[in-house]
Amino acid sequence: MIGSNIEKAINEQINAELFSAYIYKAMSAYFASENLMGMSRWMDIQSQEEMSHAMKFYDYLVERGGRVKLTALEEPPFEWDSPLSVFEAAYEHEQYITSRINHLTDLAISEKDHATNIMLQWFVSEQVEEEANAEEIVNKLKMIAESRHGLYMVDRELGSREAD
Ligand code: OFO
Repeated sequence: MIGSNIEKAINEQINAELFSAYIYKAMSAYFASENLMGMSRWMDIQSQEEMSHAMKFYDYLVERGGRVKLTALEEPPFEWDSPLSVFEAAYEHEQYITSRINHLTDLAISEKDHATNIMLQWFVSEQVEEEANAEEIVNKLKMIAESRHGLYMVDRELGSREAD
């Protein structure tokens, strides 16, 4: 049986991961509207990945005898100024998710919930990758600045992303 503090925190994290899926889907739609179909695909795959993160927490809570409580999702943004501003927002969002995972890990340690702590180690590593991926794209988009050709090349590159 899982402790009520951890149960509540995992339910909040399920909401945060579902919101991540939602925000990336909104970003995918924005890119599609800008005819940047490679970036749209990249965000779509990212959204699917976030859904799988939410389900990892969901399945874990069920396995531990906890009760999943789904709650309302915040409305994601609709417009961005540029592809760079989208990926900057994604990078900032991932830093926020990292801080949430760290707090959750701190809680598991303070509650002496070793199983939850072990489960969270996967997310601790995953967040290193999530931040690095977003930051790398931010840096590329900064490098190409206003170049339409550069944007075309980055869009093409991101369109080659495969789902895990
Ligand atoms: Fe679930 O890692 Fe991104 O948000």
